[in-house]
Amino acid sequence: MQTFTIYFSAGAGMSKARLSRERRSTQPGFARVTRSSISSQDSVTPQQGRPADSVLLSDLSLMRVSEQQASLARKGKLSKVGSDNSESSSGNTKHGLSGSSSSSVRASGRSAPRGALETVGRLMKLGRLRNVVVVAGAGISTASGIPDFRTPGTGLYANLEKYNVPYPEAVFNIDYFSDDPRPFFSLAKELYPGRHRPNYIHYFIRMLHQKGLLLRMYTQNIDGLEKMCGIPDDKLVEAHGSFATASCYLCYTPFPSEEAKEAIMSDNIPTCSFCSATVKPSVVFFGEDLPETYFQHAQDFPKADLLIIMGTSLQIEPFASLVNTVKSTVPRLLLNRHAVGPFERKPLRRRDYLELGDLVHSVRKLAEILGWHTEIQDLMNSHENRTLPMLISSSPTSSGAMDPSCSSGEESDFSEVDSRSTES
Ligand code: CNA
Repeated sequence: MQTFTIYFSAGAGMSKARLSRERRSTQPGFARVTRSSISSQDSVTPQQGRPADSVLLSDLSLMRVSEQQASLARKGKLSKVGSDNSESSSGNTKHGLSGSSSSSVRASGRSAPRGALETVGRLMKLGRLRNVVVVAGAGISTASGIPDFRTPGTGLYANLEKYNVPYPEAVFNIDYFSDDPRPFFSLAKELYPGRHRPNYIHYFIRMLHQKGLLLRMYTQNIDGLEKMCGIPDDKLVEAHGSFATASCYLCYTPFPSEEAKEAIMSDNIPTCSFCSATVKPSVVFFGEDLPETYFQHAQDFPKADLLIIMGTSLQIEPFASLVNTVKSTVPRLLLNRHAVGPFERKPLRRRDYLELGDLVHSVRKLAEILGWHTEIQDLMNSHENRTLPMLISSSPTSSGAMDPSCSSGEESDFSEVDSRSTES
């Protein structure tokens, strides 16, 4: 059966609602804004392949750093900055966190030896950052036992042999799905809500909400852990869809999501009662429209006064480019294992902050700076104790389905559990 693909029909003048999750590599030079597996900022270096405006921005930022250094030199302070800069050829200040494998980079060459988390935490405590937008990806769920896509050896892409797909992204390719939905269903079995539990990072974001600071969370994840930890629907944009609903991939006739889940969990293929094509959970595939809620970004990002980016490789468009839509004066904090997207640029944009290392560790450290750590632990304990029995009874394969390192409801310090499961 021939599949219906969207991206070839849309042009530059498409409506917002036609933005779709799409692989840019299939359409070189296409004028519309698309969802792509390769972000426009991928592998961008200051010297090559960058649009003129970002070259200019980078040059201006270089100028700002040099001005600061010149001014510090005039005040006799350059040697301190210079020694801080010894780890970075870009003029950034780099500080190891004591007792951790994290490293922290500030965007400017100012003299105060404060790390990224300390700086952002201080601004939050001063009440200067009240509208926080969080942008997240698979890295926030690895501590819950769900592999991400790209971490070598552990990522889902690295373990795709068992899915028997010709290339990794084919799992989310609608054409491939129409030929053989089993690889996606096999992945879906891993990711269906009910098999895993939210971790410390999810609860940190919920705490941002409870403190009245969360403007919105934009997640690429489809594991449902944000909802499960209690982040309310109106604060959450599941940009790549979810398993909450299902419909025929061909004629879009809705299908009961529980029935779809039951079929997929029992290795059966749910089929449409109207046209007999395969039923698909409403996870957004390449070439499919993003949910309407995604377009709230047009209002949210200009209002943000802090952007926290966590656990994403920023490889998928149009999601990846969202991080470039906050005002240039707005601090952006990246928490990840390595620099990605605009944070690969050297020097960093002024007010870009980078904390490299394990996410649970970094988030916990930020929570401690904010004085929230105990509150988050209490929240986790009470919420997990309330929801765990429900999770077990709702999990179709409850025996051994949940990650063993995260399955103990009696654990009093979930962050320790999560750290162990990430590091092992
Ligand atoms: P990705 O491309 O796999 O990138 C994940 C990023 O997180 C990488 O840069 C990792 O280095 C980083 N990371 C992973 N674990 C940690 C950790 N413990 N501490 C610090 N950094 C860490 O994933 P993206 O989300 O960027 O890609 C988007 C895809 C992945 C979306 O379409 C998702 O649907 C899809 N996906 C979702 C899930 C999920 O729902 N949990 C899992 C796997 C893939």
